[in-house]
Amino acid sequence: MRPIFKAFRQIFIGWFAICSVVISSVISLVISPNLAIAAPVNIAVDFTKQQAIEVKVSLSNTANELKFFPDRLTFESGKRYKLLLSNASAMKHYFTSKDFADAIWTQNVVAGNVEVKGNIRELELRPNTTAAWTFIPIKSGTYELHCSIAGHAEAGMRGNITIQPSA
Ligand SMILES: [Cu+2]
Repeated sequence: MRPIFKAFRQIFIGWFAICSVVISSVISLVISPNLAIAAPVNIAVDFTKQQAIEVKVSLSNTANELKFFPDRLTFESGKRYKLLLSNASAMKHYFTSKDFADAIWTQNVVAGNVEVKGNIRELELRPNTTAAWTFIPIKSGTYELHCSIAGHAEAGMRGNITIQPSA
């Protein structure tokens, strides 16, 4: 074979290889376009950036009734909530629901000028205080809620919290 011919053949083989790579990637993009854009979309999801849904709960009231108002709470898994707790009664009360606390991810609890981060399992509210608990429910289920001051749950200071699976 003449050297000039050999060189042409090499160029032709090179171009053929490049073209087949380009064509096959175009074909795979056409076949699975969603796959190609799935990765960047997932990276953009940040649950902590969601607008928090505010839910208010009173521990007892000015008449000192031993109840939670309301005593049934429902949340949806994967949404961000700000639970606004208040105690307008003359005695201290607890918001105790350990199984619920294990089924959520706590972003923070803000009380007075203090922000607490990490696992929160129970909150004590003294008379005329408030606290804001920001969290994202993780595990669906129904969890019991009570006040852990002696005699309060027995007198009616109990309730339940349901986490529904994400819609
Ligand atoms: Cu109580």
